[in-house]
Amino acid sequence: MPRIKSLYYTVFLVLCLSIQVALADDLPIKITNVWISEAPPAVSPLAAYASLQNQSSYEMTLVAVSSPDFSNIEIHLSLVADGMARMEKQPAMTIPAEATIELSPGGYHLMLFNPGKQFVAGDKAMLVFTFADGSAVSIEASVMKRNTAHQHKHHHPE
Ligand SMILES: [Cu+2]
Repeated sequence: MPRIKSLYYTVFLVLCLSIQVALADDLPIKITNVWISEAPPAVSPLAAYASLQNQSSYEMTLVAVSSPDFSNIEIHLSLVADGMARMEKQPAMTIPAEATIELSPGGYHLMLFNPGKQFVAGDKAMLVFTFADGSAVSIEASVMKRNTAHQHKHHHPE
């Protein structure tokens, strides 16, 4: 009996491993350069950036980003209207077929609310990206310094 139990256990482990690999392989979006901008303790939310490359022949829509390290995460777009730079919350972000969208300072970015701790350069946080087709992928983000601090004021010159 112990032999059968350990066989079941081995099969279970192999299944778990193959499911994880399948998820990473099946996702037609490659998410790279995921980083969170280090900010002084008083500054919240934090801003995060990434590169999303859609390798499929159909559009993919990012509908949610979540993390155990933050209460909630919003997709924002920085824009300039009437000479003023501001940010607008986006309900989703669509990546056209075979296109890459860079989340970067001054454009699309993620706002990470209520960090569970003080994040400093070198720290890591897990971000889960969920798409309209139900697929999801978790990616490790690195906290990094940047030259010009992202103050997240709604009226500031970029
Ligand atoms: Cu923002």
